[in-house]
Amino acid sequence: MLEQPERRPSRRDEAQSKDTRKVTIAASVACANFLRLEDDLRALEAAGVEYLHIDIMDGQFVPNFSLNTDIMKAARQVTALPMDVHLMVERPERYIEPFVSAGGSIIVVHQECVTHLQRTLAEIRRHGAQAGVALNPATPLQTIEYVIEDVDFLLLMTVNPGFYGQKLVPSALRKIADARALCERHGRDIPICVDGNVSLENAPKMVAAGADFLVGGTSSIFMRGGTIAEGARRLREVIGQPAR
Ligand code: S6P
Ligand code: MG
Repeated sequence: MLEQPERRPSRRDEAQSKDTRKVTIAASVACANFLRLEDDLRALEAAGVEYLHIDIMDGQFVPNFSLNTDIMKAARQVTALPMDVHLMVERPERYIEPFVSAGGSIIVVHQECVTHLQRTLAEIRRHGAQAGVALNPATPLQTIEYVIEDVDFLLLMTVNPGFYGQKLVPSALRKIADARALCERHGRDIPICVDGNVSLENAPKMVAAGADFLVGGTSSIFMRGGTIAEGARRLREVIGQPAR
């Protein structure tokens, strides 16, 4: 009988156990109050949020529109927080340069929108940014298996993209664990970002499954009736990483 091959510990295993993994918190800027955007951006920074998540929608891939490079440049005038740019856009390879120039340090393209994914990821790196791939809830993880060496950041949609305030697609939790296993199998230490309904209830389950980059929106950081400071603090608390 064939013996089960011994699993090779990944760099991640050696450096950090699942329970001690540092989780990065990003805020979905599309959920901010645009009438007082400067105040909200300052509040996010003061609350210890580590990334600004910038949703870009083209009205084609998703039935909605959202932020743009002007908002990014305006934000850059009041905060130095790094930005991850989530391009929910058909043929995003056309827009890498403008979003890097506007301040994006991670550029994320949807696998479903790109024909030549490896080339696009290489192009993002060539522009000096980290290359991210996003997958819709229904898109198999296997679609990135042969480009995994070119991926710096994996964004798993935990709702169908296009709107904030939606409910978690239940299979997303299983997919996070499968994504972590895929990365480990390939010896790749890639942040696994979850985007959509990262609520106080869902966040601990997502982290337990292997997510280490959370996008907080209306279900946590921008919770209706609460403050940004309180939302960010509670999000950190439920995942067992209170701010220092
Ligand atoms: C969805 C978008 C997301 C949302 C975010 C909202 O198309 O990519 O980034 O803005 O998920 O958060 P919440 O807590 O309202 O689901
Ligand atoms: Mg997003």
